[in-house]
Amino acid sequence: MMLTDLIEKAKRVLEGNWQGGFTKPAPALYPHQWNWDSGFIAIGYARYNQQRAQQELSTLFRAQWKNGMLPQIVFNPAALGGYFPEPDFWQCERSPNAPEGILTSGITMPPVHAIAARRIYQFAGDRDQAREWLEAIYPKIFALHEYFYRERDPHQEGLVYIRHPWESGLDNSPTWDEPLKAIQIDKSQLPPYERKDLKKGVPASQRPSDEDYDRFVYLVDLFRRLNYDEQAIYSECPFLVQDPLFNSILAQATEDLIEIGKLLGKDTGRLEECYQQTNRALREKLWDPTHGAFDTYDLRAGRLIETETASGFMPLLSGAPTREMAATIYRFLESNSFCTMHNNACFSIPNYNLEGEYLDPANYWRGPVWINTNWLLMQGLKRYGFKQKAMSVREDIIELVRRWGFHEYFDPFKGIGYGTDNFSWTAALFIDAALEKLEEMGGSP
Ligand code: 2M8
Repeated sequence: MMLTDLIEKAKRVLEGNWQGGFTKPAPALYPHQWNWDSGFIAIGYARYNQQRAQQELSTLFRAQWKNGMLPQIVFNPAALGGYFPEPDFWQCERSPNAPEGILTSGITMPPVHAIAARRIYQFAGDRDQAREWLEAIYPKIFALHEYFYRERDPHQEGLVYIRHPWESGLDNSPTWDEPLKAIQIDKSQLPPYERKDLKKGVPASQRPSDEDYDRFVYLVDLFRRLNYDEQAIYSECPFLVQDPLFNSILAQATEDLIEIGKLLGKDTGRLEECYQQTNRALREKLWDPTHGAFDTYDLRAGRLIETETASGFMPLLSGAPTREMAATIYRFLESNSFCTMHNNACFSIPNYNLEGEYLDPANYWRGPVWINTNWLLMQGLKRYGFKQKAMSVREDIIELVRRWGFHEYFDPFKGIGYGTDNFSWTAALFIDAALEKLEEMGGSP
């Protein structure tokens, strides 16, 4: 199929998931609005439908909590019953910060929104209108970043913590195995629950395990018992980690917010401090020279967690690594661990070391290639001038979709698409990558 036809097909995937105010991540598996999904989806819309892109983010920010937190899920009241956990389980009304009249979860996600907002302006057909929209969204994104630095950075070191694997976006990444194992579950104390994700046609072998879900539920139960009070959660939550993916997305989003702020004539001094401090902390606290990558810091155990996932390279995105660190990362990315040719068929960049102990090429965040992390790493590689590698990542994004469709994730060796089909961010970021390629080729497919 010609690239231009595939782009049209991708637009149809987004159209199919459009709910009249936001785009759900997938037809059945994820029936509500998800936080960072909407950011990636807006990046795709930014290329061809400015209004939609703006609306996607505006709808999301309508659910912002009073303390600035932007929830991981905004529930669609018309679609309740198809997902777990839903509002009856979250019970966010226990928090004085929850928004009124809007149903949400009580955790957050990586803040990609300013990255998307800047691109919406960059590609806008109507710049005046985009600027007006930026004026309205800027204080909301600013409040979200303030929330992170105020509530999630207890040592004021520029690194924010996440308190649930769902906040990372990489739910069952091998990086969470150790801190999750440290949580002892007494099944008799766990609230009863039923997984819905296993009833949507995706094999259990491609999803998180029941042991993971018990811990996910345990943490939600803890948060609701603590009425979502950040201080209380900080004192009691057994899972508190400073993750390089989350923090480098925050730093990059802060850099983009600075540019938006300058465009709007705002004072960006505080944001500039945050950007510098987070990048410095990534370098000073999370860089692991023996590993050749960035690690996650486990605040409860008081040590770095050494696992080899794509998150360890993500600080390329925000410009945190020194040249030397970036060169080390580059060698790692080019090694058998993250991609060389295996029988002439290997796709960059898998979420976990292809030679790692816990590799499971078909299971969710434990091996497969994901389009969003690849898209982010592609930006980071470009930033450091690794043009050829960035272009090969872009080519893989395009080829995976061309050969296997708009799947949620892909086998790193065989390509095969896993998880749900018609996945929105795969379609959206494919559109961005394919159009960028076409532009470079001078418009011919
Ligand atoms: C996955 O996570 C949700 C919980 O947030 C789930 O498994 O039910 C993750 O891949 C996450 O990154 C993504 O935002 C979400 C919706 O696509 O699905």
